Amino acid sequence: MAIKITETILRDAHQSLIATRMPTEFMLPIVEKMDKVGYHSVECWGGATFDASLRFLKEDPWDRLRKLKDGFKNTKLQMLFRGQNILGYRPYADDVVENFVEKSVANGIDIIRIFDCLNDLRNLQATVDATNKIKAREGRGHAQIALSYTLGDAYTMEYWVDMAKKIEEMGADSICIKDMAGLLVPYKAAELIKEMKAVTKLPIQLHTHYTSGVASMTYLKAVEAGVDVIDCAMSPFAMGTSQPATEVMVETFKGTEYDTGFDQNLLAEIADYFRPYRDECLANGLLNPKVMGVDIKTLLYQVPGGMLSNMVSQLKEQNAEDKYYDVLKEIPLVRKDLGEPPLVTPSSQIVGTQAVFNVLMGERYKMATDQTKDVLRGKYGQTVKPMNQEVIDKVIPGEERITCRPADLIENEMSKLESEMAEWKQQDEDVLSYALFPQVATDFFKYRQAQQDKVDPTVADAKNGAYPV
Ligand SMILES: [Mn+2]
Repeated sequence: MAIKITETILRDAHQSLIATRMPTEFMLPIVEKMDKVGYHSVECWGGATFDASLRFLKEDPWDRLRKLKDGFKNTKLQMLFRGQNILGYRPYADDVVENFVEKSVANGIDIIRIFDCLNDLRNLQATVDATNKIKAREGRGHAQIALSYTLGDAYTMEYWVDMAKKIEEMGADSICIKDMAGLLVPYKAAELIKEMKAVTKLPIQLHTHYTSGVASMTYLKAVEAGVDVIDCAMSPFAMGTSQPATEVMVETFKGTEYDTGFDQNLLAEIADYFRPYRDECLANGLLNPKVMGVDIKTLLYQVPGGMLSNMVSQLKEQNAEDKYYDVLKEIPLVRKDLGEPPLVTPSSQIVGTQAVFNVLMGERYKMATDQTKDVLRGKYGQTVKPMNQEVIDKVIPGEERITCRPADLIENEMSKLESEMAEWKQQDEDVLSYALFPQVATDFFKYRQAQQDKVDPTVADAKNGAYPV
């Protein structure tokens, strides 16, 4: 069967290579051509696009979505959603999750890819249910559950197969294996896809990054093993910390039973559009050539690239760069203490920062971050392995731990959020922008107001969010 392709250049590719800085006005002129390719979907929203739009680009992310929807008349639009954390950094009440899903679909999203940093499926149920509710009502909306792929004692073939069965039972429409760091090697991928296919009828999509250099080989083996969809990026923003190149995968499968049928000339025209922008990003430093190569440390230490660079900068700040290898050794130990979670935002940063603390303080858990405490309290959910009791006793002595679904303890908060930001509200969606990033969204609302009042932005004090009226 023809292999299907999700194009990531409008989301993950530029998030991974240029810190999510591609502006909407640059995307729009090429949409008509992209719409003719025949993609399974175009990933264009969610992840960090929301934060970056409001914070750095001074764009309304909802407006971006509506404009993309206007242009993509034939192609499904896809977003990445952090389960109960939505697109923010804390767990939200179910009413916010439900409202966000409603508005995402209403503004143009077709496929919602939902993941949790601990692979705690309870944190995904509210999003799946909300999507299914819309689907039953309108016939639109697709809930895809993504498993954060990782290595470790707990992550056996039985674990992944069991998760696939549970995802089907939860009412999801498809499964994604989401490999953030490029840890899934080709032969392992073939085995994984075969075993999962044997227990579920759901379509399986594979998402990986080129970071460790194996990604296109992994796709080849996964496709041969029956994977349904692969995530690729147009060549100017492919490889490195991004995805394998769309044109390369299309050519690889040409003339085989997996032939996509895509027109290489059309793809070349699209690549021609993006290439000068890549050159511009290289010239202004937004695209660092360092992220374009193979980072073999990813395979050696099984630590995602973003986490390593974070750790290096934390050590630099403390003048302790000589402790680099001590911290690298400490990371898997902290990860074990915290129940061996996948290393993906935010668990990757929590584990990395705690490892730095443990090494620099000269005593493990002498100081624990608030986030480490919250993981130990169960506020992020359940980990695949039990956490280290000695560490729990040392860091949160005598505290009661959460064992239920964490969001069961959060009261509905939409009306409270709305009353906090009422003076800025111009559309229902503004309440959701505020819910995710209260400060950043408020700054954006002030900026938007100033634009509408025709204030000269050059005399505005953007840093303090003050605009002369
Ligand atoms: Mn990704």
